[in-house]
Amino acid sequence: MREINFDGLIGPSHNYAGLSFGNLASMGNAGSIARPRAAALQGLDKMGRMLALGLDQGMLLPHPRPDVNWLRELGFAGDDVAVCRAAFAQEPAMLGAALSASAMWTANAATVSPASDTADGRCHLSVANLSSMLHRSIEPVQTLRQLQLAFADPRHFAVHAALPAALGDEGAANHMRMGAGHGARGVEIFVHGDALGLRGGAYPSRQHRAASAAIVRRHGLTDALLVQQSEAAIAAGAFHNDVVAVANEHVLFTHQHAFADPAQTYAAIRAAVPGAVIIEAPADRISLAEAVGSYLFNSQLVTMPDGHMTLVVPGEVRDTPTVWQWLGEQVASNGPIAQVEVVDVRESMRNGGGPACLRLRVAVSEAAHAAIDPRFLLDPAKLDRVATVVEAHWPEAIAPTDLGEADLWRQCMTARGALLSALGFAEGEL
Ligand code: SUG
Repeated sequence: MREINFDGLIGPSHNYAGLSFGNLASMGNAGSIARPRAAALQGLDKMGRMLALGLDQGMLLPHPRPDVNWLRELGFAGDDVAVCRAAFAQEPAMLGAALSASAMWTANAATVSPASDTADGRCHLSVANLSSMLHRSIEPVQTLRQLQLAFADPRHFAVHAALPAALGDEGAANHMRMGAGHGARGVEIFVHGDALGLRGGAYPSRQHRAASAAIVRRHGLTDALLVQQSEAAIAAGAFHNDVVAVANEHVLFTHQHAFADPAQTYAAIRAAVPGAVIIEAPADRISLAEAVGSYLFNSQLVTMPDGHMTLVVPGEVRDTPTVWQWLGEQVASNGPIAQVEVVDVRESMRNGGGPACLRLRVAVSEAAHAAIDPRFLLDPAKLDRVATVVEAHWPEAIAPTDLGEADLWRQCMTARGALLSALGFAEGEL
């Protein structure tokens, strides 16, 4: 078994409209000028770094933006530009939602259970409904299309459509998997905010317990833990659990205040995963605010080809002295984290997601790997091709006033078309 990380390519419409309520970075940068081209190139650099580490890398594509099909469902009519113009004039918030590039956050695309954990021995993927945020609730239709194409072989994969919208489901961002290795049967850990989206604190909890329980049933998981996220974490802006914890194989790397009941959570993990190692950052060394601000836990904990683990962190971790100092101590302690890699994803992070938000993990056997549509898999040459398209077509800057401009809408559509054709997708295939 090997793990492939599918990163979301940051789309040409990437902008700071400040859309996610409760996501402090996105709210705080509302109204700034975004740099989609630079953001996408940073994302591609990260993918290249993973390839250079000897890891498998895939890519999911930006969704059509502005999403004129969705705007038409809302009653705006005419050709594409007329639809956008009417939306901008009558309901600018709807046009803003239809323009968001938030599909880049592929940790929210789906929940993935590898074949080793499921009753039927196939890898199951459930598209997330993202129903808590209007702009994100648009994504499941296109996500389903991409996953059905990428993972089309029913001998290896089962792709499920999103759950009913009343059950908030945010995908892999609230899901971890632990076990002896990527091939061994593991325990899947689902972290929910509350039972049915009843608001506890100032910000919405986006993952509902009932949604997690439904995924456990659908995927045929026998070893699953349902764990509650701490309210303090949500209040601090950790709207997804992957902002305060990350797991890989037998290792859990977590903030002290990630879970509502840490002692019980750790005990359940230790009972389920023999030899589990839990690395907990104490709040008196790293506050929740520093954890959320630096995105320390939104790093990728990956197993290298030689078996040791590397933590791929954003530059903000190095720029936060308390966090960098504590992390250095972990590496020096001869614990499971042998190495730290720093990546620069600042342009996208300003919309409230770090390295781990940009990727969806899919662990597969050799045979299942061979069954994946290769157009979604990357090598260095293809990365270069994509970078050339980005350099030629992605807008250099988007200011808030540009969102109402037909030129921007056209440029975003043309850019996506150029990408699809460079990757070998036929028109209308996605
Ligand atoms: O849903 N930001 C995303 C960030 C998601 C981060 N994902 C994980 N933690 N896994 C969100 O709040 C901002 C608006 C935009 O991107 O256009 C936004 O949607």
